[in-house]
Amino acid sequence: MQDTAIQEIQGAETLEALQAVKTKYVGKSGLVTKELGSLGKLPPEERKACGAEINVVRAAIQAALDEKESALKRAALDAKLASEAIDVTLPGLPLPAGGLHPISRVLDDLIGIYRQMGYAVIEGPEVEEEHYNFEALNVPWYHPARDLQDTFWLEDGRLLRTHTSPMQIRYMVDHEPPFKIVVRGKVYRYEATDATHEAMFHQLEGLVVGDGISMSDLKGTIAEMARGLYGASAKARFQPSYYPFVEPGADFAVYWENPRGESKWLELGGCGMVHPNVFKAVDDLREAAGKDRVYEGKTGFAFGLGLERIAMLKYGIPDIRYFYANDPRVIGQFRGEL
Ligand code: FA5
Repeated sequence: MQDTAIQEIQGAETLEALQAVKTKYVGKSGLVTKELGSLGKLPPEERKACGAEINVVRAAIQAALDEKESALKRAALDAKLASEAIDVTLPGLPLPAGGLHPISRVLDDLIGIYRQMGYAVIEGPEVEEEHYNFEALNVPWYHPARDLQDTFWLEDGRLLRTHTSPMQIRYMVDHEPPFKIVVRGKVYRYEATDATHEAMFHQLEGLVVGDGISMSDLKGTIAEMARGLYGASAKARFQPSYYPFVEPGADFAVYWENPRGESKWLELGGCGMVHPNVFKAVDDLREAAGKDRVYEGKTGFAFGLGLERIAMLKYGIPDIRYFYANDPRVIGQFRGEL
């Protein structure tokens, strides 16, 4: 019996199988236990020798059981350790690095500059009502300025906004002065593209309204932006220009210098003092919506600039169409730069 038991013990491949063998031989009603129990039926002179013999067998079986049990436990632990092993000396897998688009980076810079000056940053719809994009901005349908911004029209009579200026109207209808906001976003124009013109580009619009806001506030703000973008020695320049929603109106340029000693005037956008007709159009819309007319007698300035120009110069990108062609040779140069 001892030999068969030991064979079965050694053949057990799992702890459960081993437990079954243990029960079979040395359990409460196991074979060895039963043998011991039947000693009483033997004649007294045989009992002692027979008992000693069974005890030897039981001890041998028990020893084999113990040994097998620890061997199985060790094997289980080894397998677990092997399956969970991490080789910390292996080189890591490279993570594909992304990067911010140059336009996002220029936008972040500008937003930072305006936040520091206390401006709120807002966005607005790219699909816009004709009234907000043109009429309320003092551009009636017959006005020649409409030709300056050729428009993508939607079948329902709405349009893709040609500039961020309609958000001036939307914001003023919903808010009372004083306030300082910048509007960020995409605008669309139905025009032939070339190295400096795209059909979709980005604008940043500023609007400040309150009591006694003047043209010198506007000039100081643009000069502050120039310094924020290009350092303490940067300058801003204003030249009279025409936009129907401002009076007087101007184009502004920033004098730009880089560490390589290159410098030039960069035409950035348009600006001016909010036209009284714009305030009137806003008050009309407010009145129609059951709100107070609060813009009469207020003054304010507005400006709007294109972001692509700044980015082209900053990163030496010669053609605006590179920004949105998704050519990895262009975009890849900004990988890892945040
Ligand atoms: C406007 O869009 C006015 N809304 C700006 C403004 C706001 C004036 C508030 C006064 C008060 P303009 O059409 O000039 O103006 O466009 C402004 C800037 O957008 C331009 O200076 C230029 O930098 C950029 N821009 C215009 N058209 C394109 C285009 N097709 N591709 C890329 N950038 C453009």
